[in-house]
Amino acid sequence: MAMKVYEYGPAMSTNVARVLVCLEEVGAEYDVVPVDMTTSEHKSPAHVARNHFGQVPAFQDGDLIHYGEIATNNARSLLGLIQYY
Ligand SMILES: N[C@@H](CCC(=O)N[C@@H](CS)C(=O)NCC(=O)O)C(=O)O
Repeated sequence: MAMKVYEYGPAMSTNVARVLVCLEEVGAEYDVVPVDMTTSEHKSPAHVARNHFGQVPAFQDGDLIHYGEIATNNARSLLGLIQYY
């Protein structure tokens, strides 16, 4: 069964786009869940529960939520994501 990954954040964000490119590259099934930064939704309690820095992106694979420098901004981590899938 295909893994479903939720990508929280506006796709125009380069930090979000970096993750989306990798998900596309591995052909992962995922949904983009928009976070409206113009209304500071990224600082809302609901989003801070996903990303404790109050930033985008955060991506969710089942119960596991990834966020922050190591998960999304590090080539080795993204390569790990690719290999996982
Ligand atoms: N290195 C971080 C950078 C994330 C980041 O800077 N995200 C920006 C949008 S591209 C953000 O959420 N800015 C709003 C803020 O910092 O309050 C990561 O990859 O998660």
